[in-house]
Amino acid sequence: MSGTLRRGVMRLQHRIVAAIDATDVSRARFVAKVLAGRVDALKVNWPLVLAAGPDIVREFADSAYVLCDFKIADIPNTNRLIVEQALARGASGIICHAFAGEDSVRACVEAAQGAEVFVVTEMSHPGGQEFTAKHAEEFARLAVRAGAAGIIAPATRPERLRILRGLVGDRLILSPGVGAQGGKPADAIRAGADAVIVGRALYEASDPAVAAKAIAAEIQAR
Ligand code: O7M
Repeated sequence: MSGTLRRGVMRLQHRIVAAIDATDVSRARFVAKVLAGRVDALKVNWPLVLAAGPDIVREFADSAYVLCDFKIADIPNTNRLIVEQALARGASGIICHAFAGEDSVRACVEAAQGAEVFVVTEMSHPGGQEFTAKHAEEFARLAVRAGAAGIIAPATRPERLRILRGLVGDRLILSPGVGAQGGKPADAIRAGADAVIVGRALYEASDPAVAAKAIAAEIQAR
C-alpha cells in the first residue's frame, strides 16, 4: 500500500479516521489504498480482522497510522496481552472500553508503551444511551486520569460531545456516527471533536476518494 499516512502520533490533517470494516478483503485493501493520504488513520475492527486475519494490521501499518479497534474490555492481564499483539503487528493506536475499570484501562496504557490509547465513552447508536451515556462523564475523567491519548464520543449527539470536550481538555476526541448513523461531520467538529470516524460512507462509496474529499470539504467549511 502506498500513501502518506504516518505511524506514531495521530496527525490531524484531514480530521477523518476511516473505519475499514469491509469484510470483502480485496475491497478493504482497495479502499485503504485509495484513502491513504486522504485520511489521518485507518481503523481496523473485528469484521476485517476476522475476514482477513490479524496480519492485515501489519499490511496497512506499512504505510499508515493503524488504529486497532478491538474495544478491549477485559481484566488487566488479558488487556495487556491483546495490546502487545496489536503493537507487534504495527498498530499505532488501540481502543479500549472504560467499563472494565480503571485498572484495565491503565493496563492498556502501560502495555501501549507510548502508542496511543483511546477510551470509548458514550456510544453513538441508540443503545448507547441505555448504559454508556449514564457513565460517559466518569469514563471521560477516567481516560484522562489513566493517561489515555483521547476518547471516542458520539457524532450522533453533538450536545454530548460538547460536555465531554469540557472534561478532557486537549486530549483527542474521535467521533463516530456520521453518514450511515445520521450524524454530520461539521456538527461533530463544531461541537468539539478533533476528527470523525467514518465507515460505510467511505468503504461503500462508489468512489471512496470523492467521498473523503466531500467530508473534508464539509469539515473545512464549517
Ligand atoms: O460509519 P459507520 O457507521 O459505518 O461505522 C462507524 C465505525 O465506528 C464502526 O467501525 C463502529 O464500530 C465504530 N463506532 C461506532 O460506530 N460507534 C461508537 O460508539 C464507537 C465506535 C468506535 O469506533 O469505537 C471505537
